[in-house]
Amino acid sequence: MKIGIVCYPTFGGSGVVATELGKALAKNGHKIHFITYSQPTRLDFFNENLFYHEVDIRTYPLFQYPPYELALASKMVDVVKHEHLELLHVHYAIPHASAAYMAKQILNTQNLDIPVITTLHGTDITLVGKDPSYEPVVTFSINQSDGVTAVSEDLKNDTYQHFDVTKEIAVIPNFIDLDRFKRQKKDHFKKAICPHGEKLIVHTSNFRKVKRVDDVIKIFCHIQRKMPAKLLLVGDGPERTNIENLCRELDIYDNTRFLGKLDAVEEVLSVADLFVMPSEKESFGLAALEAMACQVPIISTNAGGLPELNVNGVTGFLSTPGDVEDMTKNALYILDEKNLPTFKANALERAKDFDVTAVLPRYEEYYQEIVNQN
Ligand code: GMT
Repeated sequence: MKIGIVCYPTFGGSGVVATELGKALAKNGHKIHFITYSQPTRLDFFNENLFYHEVDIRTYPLFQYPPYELALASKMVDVVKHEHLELLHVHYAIPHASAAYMAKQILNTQNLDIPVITTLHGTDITLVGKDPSYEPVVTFSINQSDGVTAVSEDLKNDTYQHFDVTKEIAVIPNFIDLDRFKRQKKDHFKKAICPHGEKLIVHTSNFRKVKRVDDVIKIFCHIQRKMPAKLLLVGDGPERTNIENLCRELDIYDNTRFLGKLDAVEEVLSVADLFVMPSEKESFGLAALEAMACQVPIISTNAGGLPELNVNGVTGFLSTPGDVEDMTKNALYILDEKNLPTFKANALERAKDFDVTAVLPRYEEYYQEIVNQN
């Protein structure tokens, strides 16, 4: 199939999922055309089935805000027409679903019909999308999509609860490439960070408020009082300075390292003992899945789709958002050498349920269904 994939090209989960999906589809023989404003971060190789089309955003002194959505819709029209695409798959509703709707209408006037699938990822629904400044357009463009998928049952339910969506939503969970995300031997790295055999805690996020990174710091601070430990923080974002200050205030800065945005996060996860995801809301928790694939147990909240991934008492534990005390207690339980090996093995077993080889056929079947009904 010739498929156009529209996504955010950044480190964020939706962009990562879209890019990994495109790469896996290309390996399966589909022709994949990425349409984004810059080269997707995870688009780290090319083969004969992968194509990249950059959206041209022309600015003009009159524009306080360059109209990205119009440039994107125009690029979609151009690529669908000239590359003879059979399907557009847009990731993250805002503004991709409405831009795709506009492209579809334009193409209709030229007697071309292009089915559009919108995949909802999380904050496009739970945080940004339901804000009155976007809600009518988000509702309309979801309903106008030919197919809609969500990355968890919880996100599907949230969508029906907060929007007047009548379209059927298929749940296709996020996935992981277990050939890339696996525990690698990185003893030298572990020794450099934890020279005295300290336990290593890892957190990865975009440091936005919804991630509650301050809870990571508080949990780590409590853990440290009970056992020697180090904390690695991967990623960057608006809360980073506040978090650095909190580490200094709590006098734990010397035992924490801020690594910034990393490409090879699997190398860090390979030496980790525990992953902490205390998010207020999380539609799926791709970063936790990446950790599990590297045999790292998870301390997370029970928010959103996290219980669909992290099995309480098996691959880690679930707590109410903000319950630092409970998360600390659970973390100490997992880090106990009597329990750690079992949790590590369970984490990997669970991650196997989300292997790309299991999830990719679900997308392929869904594509076929949508194309056939058009
Ligand atoms: O987590 C973020 O803030 C980034 C966001 C995104 O769209 O890139 O992530 C969302 O999509 C990911 C991929 O489907 C999910 O794994 C994340 O759970 C989801 N984030 C939230 O729901 C907060």
